[in-house]
Amino acid sequence: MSDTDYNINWFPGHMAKAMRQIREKLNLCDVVIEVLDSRAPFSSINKALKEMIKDKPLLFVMNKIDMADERVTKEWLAELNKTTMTVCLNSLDGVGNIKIIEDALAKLLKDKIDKAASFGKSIYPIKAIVAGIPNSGKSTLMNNLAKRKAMTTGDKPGVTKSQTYLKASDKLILLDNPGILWPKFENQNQAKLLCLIGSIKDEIVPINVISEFGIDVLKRYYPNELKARFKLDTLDKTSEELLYDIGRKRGCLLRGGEIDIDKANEIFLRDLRSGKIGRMTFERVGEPL
Ligand SMILES: Nc1nc2c(ncn2[C@@H]2O[C@H](COP(=O)(O)OP(=O)(O)OP(=O)(O)O)[C@@H](O)[C@H]2O)c(=O)[nH]1
Ligand SMILES: [Mg+2]
Repeated sequence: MSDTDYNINWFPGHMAKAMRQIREKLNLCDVVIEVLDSRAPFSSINKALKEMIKDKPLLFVMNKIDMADERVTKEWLAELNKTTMTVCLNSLDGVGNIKIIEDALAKLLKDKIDKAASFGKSIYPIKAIVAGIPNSGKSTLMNNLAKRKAMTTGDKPGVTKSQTYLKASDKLILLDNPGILWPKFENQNQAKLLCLIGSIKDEIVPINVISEFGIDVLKRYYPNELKARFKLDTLDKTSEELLYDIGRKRGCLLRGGEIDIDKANEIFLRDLRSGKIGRMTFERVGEPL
């Protein structure tokens, strides 16, 4: 199979199960918090989740803003807020995150809170389902809000295996969930973007498919950063040729002097994912992938 007709899908049984478990908890919870990756705010929205939760109140959290392009984050924040209440934050930092979330939930659930109050009752503590694509930072956000490391986290998709409750404050109880995708990607570029940000397992897709896609995106949105990081003279080449150039610049050589292209792919992806090339957002409002 050639790379161009390579079809990415990743919806193993455990994700179908995780979807079912979320559905089972909907009636017990007040709201769903969907954690998005700010580097891909649109592609990280799980439409199957929205279909399942129907009219349940939904809050988007654009996470990892420290890795994303500040200007583009503002644009996405305004765009997403048109249809769904959205906040943005960095889950590795910020004692103020709990206030951001509690304030947003108070706004989102205002009618329910006011109605309960009129009967002398309270809906607090609010119970929130925390869901989203793998590796978006759900468990990290929960630990940050609760101010203790209760959930296991890790820099790869599929770390959380089961549902777990965590009390974040007197006003908020969270339910962590395994990351979920959906059965079929209509747009394969979206799937590649999810690989690029580490939300689809690397083992699913040949590494060059992802790194070549990454080069294409950077050529489009961050050409200067790409050139500077790898000391490239020109970007006027195919993505594959540029990865060979990167290999040459970084001394990725096989015995006999040939370029070790696998190594070059790895270095490029590692630099990109760790933010070494710069803070980046890989998709723009109104510009299809
Ligand atoms: N830079 C940065 N890294 C973050 C942020 N939030 C989470 N991470 C990192 O992202 C990786 C994934 O975090 P997790 O909390 O395990 O993600 P998850 O959504 O629970 O992942 P699964 O359980 O696999 O679905 C970890 O390496 C975290 O340290 C953030 O706001 N900024
Ligand atoms: Mg997790």
